[in-house]
Amino acid sequence: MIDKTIIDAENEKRIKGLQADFDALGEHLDRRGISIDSVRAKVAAYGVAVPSWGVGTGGTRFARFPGEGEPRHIFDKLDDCGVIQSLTRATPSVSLHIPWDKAPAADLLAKAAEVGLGFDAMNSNTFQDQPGQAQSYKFGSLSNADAATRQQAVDHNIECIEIGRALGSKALTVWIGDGSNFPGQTNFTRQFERYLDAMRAVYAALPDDWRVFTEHKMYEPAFYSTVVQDWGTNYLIAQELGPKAFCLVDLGHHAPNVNIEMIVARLIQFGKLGGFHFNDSKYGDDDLDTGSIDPYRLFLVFNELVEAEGKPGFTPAHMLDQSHNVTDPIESLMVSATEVQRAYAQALLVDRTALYAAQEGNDALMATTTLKRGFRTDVEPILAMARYQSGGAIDPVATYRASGYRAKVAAVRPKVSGAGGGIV
Ligand SMILES: [Mn+2]
Repeated sequence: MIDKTIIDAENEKRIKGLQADFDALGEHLDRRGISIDSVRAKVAAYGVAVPSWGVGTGGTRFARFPGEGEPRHIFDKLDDCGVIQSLTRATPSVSLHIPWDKAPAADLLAKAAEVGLGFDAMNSNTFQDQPGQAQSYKFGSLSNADAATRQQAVDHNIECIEIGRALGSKALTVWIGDGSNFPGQTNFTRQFERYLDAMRAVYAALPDDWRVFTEHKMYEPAFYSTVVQDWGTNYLIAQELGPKAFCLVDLGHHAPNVNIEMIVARLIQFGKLGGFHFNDSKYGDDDLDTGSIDPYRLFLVFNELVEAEGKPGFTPAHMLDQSHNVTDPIESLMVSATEVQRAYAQALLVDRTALYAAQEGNDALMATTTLKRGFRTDVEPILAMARYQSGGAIDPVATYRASGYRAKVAAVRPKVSGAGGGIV
């Protein structure tokens, strides 16, 4: 872990400058009728979950180039996630993936307590076969034509709920790779009926205080059709299953140029937005770092979330879902968590009274400039001060590099060869 004296020493170098920037921004926001302390308090209370698989180096369909000191198992992953939280104070929980992260609950709870983390939504995996598995998912899982294969997928999801219960998780996220590669290969309607039947069995196993999130994705690994391909189908699923079922929006799972913030608004309006997988994309499900390509879109999504704040029962889950191929995953996840907080802070600065007035008065130019004013404001001093006051680092990446953490873990974690290509 990161020694507190290193965080303190690094902060000491930066606190004077930060205080000056924070005071200047506070004065500026004051003139706009905004209290910087109320924004800082909201940012400090905001958390985004880290995916356990995000701390390992990812790959593409062609190859994987392992990084130094990659985590060997879930306990190493929890150490890395603990580092991210200790420096950013923005990632208080981890989302586990079963069976990749399977371990005795008592050991997981002890490790999580040691590194100061909780457990977010559980993720099931029926998109690949595990060693010794009776049925194959080659032709689908929850929607497979074969009843025994569907049952195996249902049983796995129920097992994920049981594991999560022991860890204090309150949600299950289900993403399936089911679909088809050729026209005529499957019957769309029968395949979706089978999926819904299987999901009803999973839903029936949910504890009263749990939610299930279904995640849509337009294509891949199936390239002609996908069973849960878009937010419309996802909404139908949530409606069919019942009040504990919600839609999960992964920012990379839409066609290019789709208006994602509008999808978010629709799901909020009808009470079915479950949460997010944050990442960024240029072409498809690129799983690039959040805010690295289109930070304005991220801001527009948060504009909808801030708009809905305080709505009864509105508690969306926030999680990063990225693949890091050319960066240190810890650094990418720290920067990404900060980008999510940045978009939130910028959205909090939007003058909603002025925005509504412009909208009602059909003043398109004033409406869009009012909105953009939030995005244009440099909120970095707010984010840095929130981190500093919570015991984190004013500059997480610089502090992480100064700590030498990666070199230290590389000495005890052997480099894993990239024998198997493909996304992990
Ligand atoms: Mn995702």
